[in-house]
Amino acid sequence: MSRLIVISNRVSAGGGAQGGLAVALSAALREHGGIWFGWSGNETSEFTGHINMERIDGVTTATVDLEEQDIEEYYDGYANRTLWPLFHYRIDLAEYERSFADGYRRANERFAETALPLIEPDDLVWVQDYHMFPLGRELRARGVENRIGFFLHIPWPPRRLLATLPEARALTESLLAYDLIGFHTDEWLQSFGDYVSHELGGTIDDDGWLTVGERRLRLIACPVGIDAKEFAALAASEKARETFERVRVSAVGRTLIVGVDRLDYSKGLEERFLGYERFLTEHPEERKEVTLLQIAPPSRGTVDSYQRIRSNLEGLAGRINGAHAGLDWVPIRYVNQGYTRDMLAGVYRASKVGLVTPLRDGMNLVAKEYVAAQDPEDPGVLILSRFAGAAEQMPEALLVNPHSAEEISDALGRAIRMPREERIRRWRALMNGVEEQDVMWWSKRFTDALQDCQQPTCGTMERI
Ligand code: GDG
Repeated sequence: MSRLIVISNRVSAGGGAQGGLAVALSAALREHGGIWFGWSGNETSEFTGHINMERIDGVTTATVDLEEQDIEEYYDGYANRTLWPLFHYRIDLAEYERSFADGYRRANERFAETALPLIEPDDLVWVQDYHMFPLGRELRARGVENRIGFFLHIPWPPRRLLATLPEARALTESLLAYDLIGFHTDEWLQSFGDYVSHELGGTIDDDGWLTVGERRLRLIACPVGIDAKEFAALAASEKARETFERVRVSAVGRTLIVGVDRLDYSKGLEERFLGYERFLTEHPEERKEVTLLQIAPPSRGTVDSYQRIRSNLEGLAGRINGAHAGLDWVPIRYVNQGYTRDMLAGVYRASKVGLVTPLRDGMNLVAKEYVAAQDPEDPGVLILSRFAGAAEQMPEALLVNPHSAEEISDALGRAIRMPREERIRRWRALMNGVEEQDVMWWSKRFTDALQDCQQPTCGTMERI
């Protein structure tokens, strides 16, 4: 088996790591051996390219510090203020600044230069996500002939939206340096194919081989999963049981509805609160019988749009609680704090409804974790946005349009009244999928496909 070099913006091997991506990649690296390379998260006054090697929980990591200007322009700027909103269909929030694009190019050149000595001839190189679109091309420019794959963890936006980005064409062309590009769903793959065929004259055959001029590379839909076994074990752990009891007792017999999301405008939290409020208004008999527990650890707090969503949500939760609460009941418990994964598993298991309603999401791992944590004899009901990538694999959830307060309200009513047999039937089908297409399935499918790609021939491409 070839060694694997994983390259991603952040490297977070080791226990307690937040984020589905971290868990997924550590598992793949433990299986293959190799190195996980990326930014340390630290700032340095001047970029030196010094690599810090560590061994954490069976994974070798290599990290590099970035200087302040790179962090501002590449990470806070192009990644978080330009690409993230645009790729989640929010051109109203996307900021287009040449300095961001320059910083993004510079940081990617620096990553390529620094990672170069770590790559040995037979290694598979696997680049992750939108922070690193041009990295493959930068490695090729430095003579790397290895198989290089790229996986996009977020949606690929429709062609007409992407066209608003000044660097859209050059950025897409830079992706042609890879041998394999993976997306979570067919929808994101087709959206990429649509751009490439209309703007770059590419053609795609039935097996996903894309040809643009001299370049030939493969596109696959390869949905990421969770470590289902690990998560089910977490749900049975002492800490999870303790948390389960704490949460159940605090609900005093009420039905608990849970949401767990990074505090991000793509996750549809305002729309979720409004849908829940609608439910309270339309079903007065259910009032005081339900509580929504929303866990939302803050993220990207230096970006204005994240500060705004935080303050909007605080206002909204306060207004809904003010309007509906009684002496002994508040409708929404809104918690701006993160918990350990075993505690989260306990919270999921204590909740009769998992409310996962992003407006747009590459995949969404919370939906899968919620399913994996349930009691097989008495499982809860998953309500899932049609616009999460996970909806393609999870049709047995109650699928909703997250923009419609009425659909969220109807689904809540249905979930709360759902008979046990139907809950078990739906959960079994969902759990089979979560177990079969788990994170090891995902990484094996991607790395096998990468191994099968022919050695690349590198064309010349315009630089962004
Ligand atoms: C990106 C894509 C895609 C949340 N709160 C806590 C906590 N979390 C963990 C969850 C879950 C992860 O964060 C969130 O994963 P998602 O998949 O829901 O979303 P993103 O962070 O936006 O991830 C997404 C993913 O990449 C993988 O490809 O699915 O579409 O946007 O694992 O459990 N973890 C802990 N405490 C918390 O309070 N420990």
